[in-house]
Amino acid sequence: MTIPCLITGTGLYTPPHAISNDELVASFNAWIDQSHPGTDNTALYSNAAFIEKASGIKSRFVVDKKGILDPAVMHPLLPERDNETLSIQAEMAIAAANDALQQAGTTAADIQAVIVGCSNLQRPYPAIAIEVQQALGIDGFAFDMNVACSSATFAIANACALINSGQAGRVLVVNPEICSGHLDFRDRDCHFIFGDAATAIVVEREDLATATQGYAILGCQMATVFSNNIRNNRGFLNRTHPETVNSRDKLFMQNGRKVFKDVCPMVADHISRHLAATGLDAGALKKLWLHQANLSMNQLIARKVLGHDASAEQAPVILDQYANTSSAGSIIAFHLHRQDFDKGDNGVICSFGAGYSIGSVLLRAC
Ligand code: CO8
Repeated sequence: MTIPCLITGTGLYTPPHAISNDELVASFNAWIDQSHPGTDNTALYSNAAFIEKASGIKSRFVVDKKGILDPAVMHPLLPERDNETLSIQAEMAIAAANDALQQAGTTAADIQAVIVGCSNLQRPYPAIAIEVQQALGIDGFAFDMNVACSSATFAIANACALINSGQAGRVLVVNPEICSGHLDFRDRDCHFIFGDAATAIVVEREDLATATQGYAILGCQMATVFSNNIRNNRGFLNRTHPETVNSRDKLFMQNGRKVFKDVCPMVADHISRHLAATGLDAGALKKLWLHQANLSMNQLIARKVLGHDASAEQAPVILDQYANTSSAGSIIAFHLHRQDFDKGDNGVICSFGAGYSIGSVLLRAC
């Protein structure tokens, strides 16, 4: 990067409803009993203790609780909005964006580009990013992008590239994730994994920044390796094969164990190589703000990178409260856990997920 870029503000929108593991499991088990009346269904039940032990998740926030927990529905119910009303993803994005703009000490009028990066877009076009741009009154341009869980880190890398190519001085990145819309709450293996949230990040050219505290982006590194181990076949061609239009593969599916095994070494190696390429060693890292999918996964990655177990301060965890919020997860960790950063401290935001995709952003407080 030739032109230095800073992150000067971040924002977070947390949906109003929380669902505990116990509530989720009670709804799942009620559905099992309704579908298999008069039999002993113990072997089919979900289990809150298993969920916490296997994943580290205790609770999640969602945009609609009632529909998800109703055994007769088991998905969020969101009233359809007409074309003149702000869409729900834009609404979540704007709430997070206002937070980030305020922290950066800037306003929408100073932004030249908006990138919406998330795993699931509620429509193909017009871009949610352009709706956010219009609602906030931003001149310039906007686009949506999707690299699943790495959408936020890849969007930050894109923001730096736009600044370096002279197309923008300040870029707003937003990540409205409604993962509950994409999750099969009738699948015991994954019904507990995801939650909803939106995050926002202001990326600025260094000489434009006015905030008292910022985080210099020392570099961004992106990597992708094709894998079917996390997959969703929902798409615009589904109606061309009507016999499978609503089959199980049209929602999130994964081979969780395989993902765990494949991704941990890839991510640890990716971060170590990124550090080396920047002339830093692991000892220079005060924090790893990692993608929030699985607690053991993060502990393992942090241990491989640091050469010792990471404390809760070194590798902050938010997935206990938020579950996996896809691209928003590592940004929530960064947003909520950096108060102890002093000038010169280094940290890395690192996402990983479907694709496979890995994105790391090395930061230094300034
Ligand atoms: N209650 C009780 N038992 C259960 C439950 C449950 N809820 N779920 C599974 N079990 C049972 C299984 O049936 C299995 O039984 P058996 O041994 O008899 O076959 C046993 O428990 C063990 O199951 P698993 O092997 O599946 O359990 P794991 O220890 O592997 O834990 C995890 C499962 C938690 C899913 C774990 O594998 C994991 O977290 N892996 C990493 C996954 C990961 O990081 N994925 C990336 C997520 S994808 C992403 O982040 C972005 C995707 C795009 C976003 C999409 C938006 C929706």
